[in-house]
Parts: sequence; structure tokens; C-alpha cells
Amino acid sequence: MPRGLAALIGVLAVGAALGAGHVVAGLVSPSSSPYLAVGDTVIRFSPQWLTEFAKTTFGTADKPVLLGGMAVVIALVAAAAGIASRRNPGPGVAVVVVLGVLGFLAVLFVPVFAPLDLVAPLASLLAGVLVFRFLHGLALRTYAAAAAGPSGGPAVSRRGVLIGSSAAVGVGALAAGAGGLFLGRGIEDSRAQVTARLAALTGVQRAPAIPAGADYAAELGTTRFVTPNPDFYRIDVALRIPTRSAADWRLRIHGMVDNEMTLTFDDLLRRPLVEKTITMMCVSNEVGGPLISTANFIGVSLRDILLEAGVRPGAQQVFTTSIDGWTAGTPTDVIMEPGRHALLAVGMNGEALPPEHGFPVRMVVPGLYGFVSATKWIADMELTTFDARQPYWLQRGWAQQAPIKTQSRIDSPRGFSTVPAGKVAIAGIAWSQPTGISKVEVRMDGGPWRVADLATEVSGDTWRMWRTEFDLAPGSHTVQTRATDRNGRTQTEMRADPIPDGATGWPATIFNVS
Ligand SMILES: Nc1nc2c(c(=O)[nH]1)N[C@H]1C(S)=C(S)[C@@H](COP(=O)(O)O)O[C@H]1N2
Ligand SMILES: [Mo]
Repeated sequence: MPRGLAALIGVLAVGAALGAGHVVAGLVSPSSSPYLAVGDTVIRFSPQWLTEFAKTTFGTADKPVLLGGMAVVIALVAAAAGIASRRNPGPGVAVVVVLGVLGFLAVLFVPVFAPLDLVAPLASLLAGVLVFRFLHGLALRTYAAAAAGPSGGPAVSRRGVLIGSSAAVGVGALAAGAGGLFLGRGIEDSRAQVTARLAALTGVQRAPAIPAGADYAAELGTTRFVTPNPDFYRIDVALRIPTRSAADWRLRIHGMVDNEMTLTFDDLLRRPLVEKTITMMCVSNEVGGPLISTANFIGVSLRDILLEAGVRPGAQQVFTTSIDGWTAGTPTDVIMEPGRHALLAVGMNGEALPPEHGFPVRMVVPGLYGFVSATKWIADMELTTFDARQPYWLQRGWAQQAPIKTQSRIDSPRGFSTVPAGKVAIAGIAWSQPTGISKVEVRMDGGPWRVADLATEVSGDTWRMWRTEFDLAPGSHTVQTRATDRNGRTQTEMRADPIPDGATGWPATIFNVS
């Protein structure tokens, strides 16, 4: 058979395998899609330089890039397998089986594994082998018949069957893949119920309304004080968002505690609920970067829960594990500070947590970078020593202690933009959770520092907006800022990379006046 057809059969068979795996996973256990499990495994075993490269090069597009790259590699392997099988199906079947077994192993070794998870990779393996044998046999017969005799009649109809079957497999594989995605969204009902329950709760201690003067979004089009959920930055290593319903959610609290406990979602809603406005941020944020957002989180005081559990002396860290097996270690003494407002959060900006932000329950600790505190899809909480357990990012070279560093960002003018000469508004944000910002200074073209106007403060747990104005002549200009916190500490000029405990340095924006 022709090379092109042989390659196509390889690709179709593997496509059918992936599609079948994805749709069966969607039906029985959304976290067991072999394709996504392989992606997770790649992330888990990637060397640190590679994950850093991916994060800095592709940012939040790193997951689509990984999945797309995997698709290209798998398609090339499948095409090669098809071409190697022009006469005899042996090599092709062998490659399809090897790919299937890899998917199988990836699912088997996910951090949280259930026997039901094996159904999807098995279906995938079976579909791959069957489709390959079927299309390959059909193609061989078609070309053997064409070679055998001048009476092309049967060969033509065989060719029709071959084209029809190939098209059907291709469409079926795509539909199955898409169907799997759709089935994976099975927590929307549970989310809608939680949103309704949160709205109906009467005892919630609501966050004060954000004062009108807290941002300059209306006048200057700069960052809004509260980030709408769809715009909230997202960082995690989960290719498959866990889909546990609120009814099935449990949190086990154990280790160095007097009273081990297991909490249900209803247990949380029966407790006093508070709403806090909190600015969260990622340690990977570069100076001037976008990985910072603010939301009104509704939750239960984590300190109160731990007081009830009875933390034993020497329990240095609260080691949390998510449903998908990611881990974080939070210093116990930080969570236990009475004014810290560490939360087990169930709501975000008036609705249930969005799936990608940790539904049904996540942790939020003001003043700590997310990787040491903000466990999404939380499932387990162990009180332990720092030596006993190493969380995910600590194993990859990041720090154990990671308080958020005092920083500022220039939002307007945009870098390399052109603005009209005359009075030019300079504006941005500054943060130093949980201390708060007392001063932001701005300087133009290396000139003297000038104190900017600060917007109304919401709390130390949030960012604070600032603005000022410079009279500028045409030409290229560079503006710089530095923030000072309420303890009188000014952000350092020293440039540091995000790894291991957060970037530092004064932000600078170059822009043009005409
Ligand atoms: N389960 C899980 N939780 C996680 C992570 C993760 O990879 N998995 N990443 C953490 C990191 S590094 C950050 S910065 C915050 C980001 O939370 P967000 O995506 O809601 O903004 O989540 C934290 N919680
Ligand atoms: Mo992060």
C-alpha cells in the first residue's frame, strides 16, 4: 500500500485509541484519561530547568503547548509505525501496544490512584489495536485486489469502504475526544448548588464593600481592585482539573494533632464563615509580571479548625495534599497568627470556587506565595515537622519559607507605548501582604524620587493602587518605582530571579512621548 495511506492508518489507529481512552475516562473516572495522564507524568518527571523554561517561555500557555507537542510527537511515532507496516501489521501493532502500555503505566502511577482508573487505558489499548488491524487488513485487501486483476470493479468499492472507514474512524476519534472533555465537566451541577447555598447563608461575615477610591480603573483603565474570576491568574501543575463534587469532598486532618478529624463540605458550611478580600500571588511572577490577582474569598478560619484539632508542639508545618497529589508545606506558626486570616475557602467573588481555582475547597493564606500556602482541591492536611515531608516545589529547588516580598508594578503607561506630550499619568499597584503599603515613589529618567498619591487602602492583605503625574517633553522616557511597607521597609533595588523565593528589583517602563 502507498506510504501516505500506511502513515494515515497508523495515525488514525492511535487517534482512535486516544479518543476512546478520553471518552471512557469521562464516563467512569475523569482523571484517568491516558493522554492527560502521560502529560502529567511528563510534567512530574521533567527536570527543573525544563519546567522553568516552559513557564518563562510559554507562561500560562504552557499546558496547551505541552499537550500540542505531545500530539505532534505521538502522531509522528504513529505515522512511522504505519509506514513500517506496509506489508505486515506486526510493527504497527507493536507500536500501538507500546503506546497503550505507556498510557496504562502513566495512569497507574498517578499520585492518587483508584482501580476504576484502569478501565480507560484498557479501552484505549483495545481500540488502538482493533482499529489498526481492521484498517490495515482492509487496505491490504484493497491493494491486493487492485494488483490482482484488470477488473477494477470490486477494488473500487473496496477503496470506497477503506476511505469511508478511515473517515469514520477519524471523525469518531475527534468526537470521542471532545465528548470526553464534555463529560469531564461533571461538577457544574455541584458548583451551581454550592453557589446557591452560599448566597442563601445568612451568618456570613461579609467583607466590607470596596471603596470607590480604591482603584483608578474608571479614570485610567488600569487594574481593577477585585479581579473577575475569569481574569484571575491561574498557576498549577494539573492538566486534569479534579472533578470532586462538594458532597463527595472530605478533608482529613491528622499527624501531630490531639484530635484527628475528617471534615465534610457540610461541616464547613455549619461553621462561622467569613469573607476576606485577599491579594494572591505566585512566586514565579517576574518584576512587572501578571501573576497577581485579588478576590473576595469566603471560607472558614483555618486557625479555628487547627485550634480544635489541637496542634502538638513541634508540628512545624501544615503539609497539605490536593486530590491530584500536589503538595505544599505551610509554616504552622503563620497560620496560627490571630490576625492572619488563613482560610479554607469555599467561595470566590460571590460564587463557588471555579473548577480551575480549587473547587470545592482550597487554602488561602494572605502574605505567603501560592506554592507554600494556596492548595487547591485540598484533600489531606498533616501536621508534621519540616524534615519529615518535602512538598512538591521544595523537591524542585524552591524555598521552604516564602513570604511575599514588597513590590510595585507600573500599569500605565504600557511599555513601549506612545503617549501625547504634556501631563502624563503614571499609575500602578504595590503590595506587601499582610503589612500593607505606606508609600510609593516614582522617578523619571533617573531623576529624584517623587511620592505618588495612594488610593484608598482596603487592608494590608491586599494590593494598593497608586498614581502620579509628570510633565513630559517629547522623546523616550523611563519610569521607575519603589514601594515602602507599613513597617518602613522599602523594596530592594537588588535584582533577583523568582527562584527560590520570589523576584526583587525596581520595575522600569520605557515609553515614548510625542
Ligand atoms: N493542587 C494544586 N494547588 C496549587 C497549585 C498546584 O499546582 N496544584 N499551585 C499553587 C501555586 S504555585 C499558586 S501560585 C496558586 C495559584 O492559585 P490560582 O491558580 O487560583 O491563582 O495555587 C497553588 N495551589
Ligand atoms: Mo505559584
